[in-house]
Amino acid sequence: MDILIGLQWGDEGKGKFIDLIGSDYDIIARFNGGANAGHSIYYQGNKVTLKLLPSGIFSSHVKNIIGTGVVVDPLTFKAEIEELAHIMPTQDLFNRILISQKAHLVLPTHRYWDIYMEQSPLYRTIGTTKNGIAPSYSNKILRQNLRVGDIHSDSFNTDVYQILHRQYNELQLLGQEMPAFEELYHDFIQGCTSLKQVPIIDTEIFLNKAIRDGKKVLAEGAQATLLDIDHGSYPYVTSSNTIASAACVSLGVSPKLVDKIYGVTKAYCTRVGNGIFPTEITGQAANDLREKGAEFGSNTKRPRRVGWLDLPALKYAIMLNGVTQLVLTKADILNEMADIPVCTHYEIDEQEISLAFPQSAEQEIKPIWKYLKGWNTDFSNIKHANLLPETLGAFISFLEEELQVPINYLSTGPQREELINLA
Ligand code: 2SA
Ligand code: MG
Repeated sequence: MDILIGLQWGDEGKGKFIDLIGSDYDIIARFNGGANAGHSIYYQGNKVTLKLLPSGIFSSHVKNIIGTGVVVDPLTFKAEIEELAHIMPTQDLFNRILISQKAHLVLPTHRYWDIYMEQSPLYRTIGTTKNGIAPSYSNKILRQNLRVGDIHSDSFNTDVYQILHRQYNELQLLGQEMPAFEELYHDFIQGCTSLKQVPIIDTEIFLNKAIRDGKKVLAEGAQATLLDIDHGSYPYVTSSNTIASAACVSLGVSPKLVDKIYGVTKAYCTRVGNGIFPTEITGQAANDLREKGAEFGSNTKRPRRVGWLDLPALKYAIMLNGVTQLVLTKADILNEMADIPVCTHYEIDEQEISLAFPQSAEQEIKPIWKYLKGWNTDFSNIKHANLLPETLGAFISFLEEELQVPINYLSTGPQREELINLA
């Protein structure tokens, strides 16, 4: 099993890379998060942003697994199927998806809890995607949640009614605005009928058998390393483990069976939501970078915070994941820059730190910059590594030396075919 991970705060271009390598795999499995992902894939000239479905959905030979560690919102699932039904036969979709019966459900009230907590002065504001991710995972840990497999149980409608009703009443007491209860309940039950169209199985048994039979599996990470619930910049993180080892836990595949670990990073940094961002820039430089890089959330459309490449954080992410090959994206956004700033160290309390991600917002983190020579050319038409501008080659070599991992792929522009193999 190979694993693909974002090394920053998401939006590194994982979808584009999967679009390229996905057809080499027999199975693509999502292992974390839920509808808070947003992987952009091109299909027959259409750009499609997948929130919940794995990125292999457009390949007829690929089975797409929604693993146990994912939280599944039946309403998003239904909406995504309906949207894709415009461009491909629904039955093809259903034939390509398998869902873990042990994956947890996101209830409509989870979304309203998310909205409530984001807005109430009594709670921390995280800047979530408001997809109900944290409330669903919390209910899982509290052992009060419903799982995908429950939808086949005779008591499912009654169970939903009870849990939903209780949460609805609690939210109402807190003054949260919501549609009428019956509407919420019926829409949800309706969404669940869409889930019933796909096999709900023991995905870990399916996956382990497939690996034994020589099938190629890609575990597709959502969100990214620095948003990991344990290792990210808590509390400004998502509510699942996003790092490579989480693929094993969620999918029920032994770490012994992991082969390549792809890590995707941009040539600069972006972040949506609150939290520490040591290399963040503001003002005109930030606006220019944001516009040039089209740094607006593919899921929530929020303007992303932007900053320069942060090597201490990147080294930390590479370490946590055990990355074996890097994918560098969006270097083309820096095409017109004479010098490219890269943070090589942090200075914290008069100490130089070269590998870490700072946890305390109270520490003063001073990035130490190195300015690398820009390449000042549009390289989007270049298809071979040896034709790249020398200065870009030097930039890549510098990163490889610092990170001690080869950069095997370079994205040369936004289009799907604009990606070259450097290996
Ligand atoms: P939540 O909704 O509870 O997970 O939000 C908690 C924090 O996590 C951030 N967050 C994200 N940041 C960037 N990309 C995300 N998802 C997509 C992905 C991105 C995309 O997986 O690729 O391509 O659109 C994502 N999901 C959650 C969020 O901003 C909060 O800071
Ligand atoms: Mg993304």
